[in-house]
Amino acid sequence: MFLFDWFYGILATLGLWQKEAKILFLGLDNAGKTTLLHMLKDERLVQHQPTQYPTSEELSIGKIKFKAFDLGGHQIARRVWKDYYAQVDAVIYLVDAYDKERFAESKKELDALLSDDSLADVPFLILGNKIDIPYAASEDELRYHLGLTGLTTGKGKVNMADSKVRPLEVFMCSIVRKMGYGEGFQWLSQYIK
Ligand code: G3D
Repeated sequence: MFLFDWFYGILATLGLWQKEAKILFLGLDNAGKTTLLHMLKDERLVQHQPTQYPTSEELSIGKIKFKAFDLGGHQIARRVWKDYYAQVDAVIYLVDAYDKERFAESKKELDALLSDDSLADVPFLILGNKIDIPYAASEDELRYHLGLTGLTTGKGKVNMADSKVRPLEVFMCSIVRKMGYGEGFQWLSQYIK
């Protein structure tokens, strides 16, 4: 299982690698954004750019630029990523699935993003991270607490011509175990033109 996921993650990353895109990693501090950036860097790589802001990190893989920002209480970071996401191709929103006390805070930030006009057409991959920790929230629980029940668009392949709604889906993962996010990336890659 572990090896399969690891390999799958690489393939998915390679699939994305051919495309030119800007992808934002967003979420509360401690959700796992930096860990994911470093994992991508180690799996497939590349050039690491120095951190430009205290609450953000950037990484380039081929033609893809990944940039991570902490949300929640970081007004300066918010201003910076708002400037940046004018041309963003996808948002990967990370949530610590174990930290149930912060689900409400995470939902608040996610709601703000989902209702932002400038992100209206941007696909959102929600990653529920840290499922390696016992008693981390299940996918259904996370969907419920983030207010996403019934709003996600499905995990399969989608005919882009038919879809008028913004792609939005939840995948559970453990970044440290290299599990789950590969499937999420593969799902997302369908929507990056
Ligand atoms: P951030 O960049 O979103 O702020 P980080 O988050 O990537 O710095 O991760 C915050 C903490 O969560 C780190 O622990 C990191 O190792 C841990 N973490 C990230 N992903 C996982 C995961 O899949 N499972 C578990 N159990 N922990 C994870 P430290 O102790 O370094 O603060």
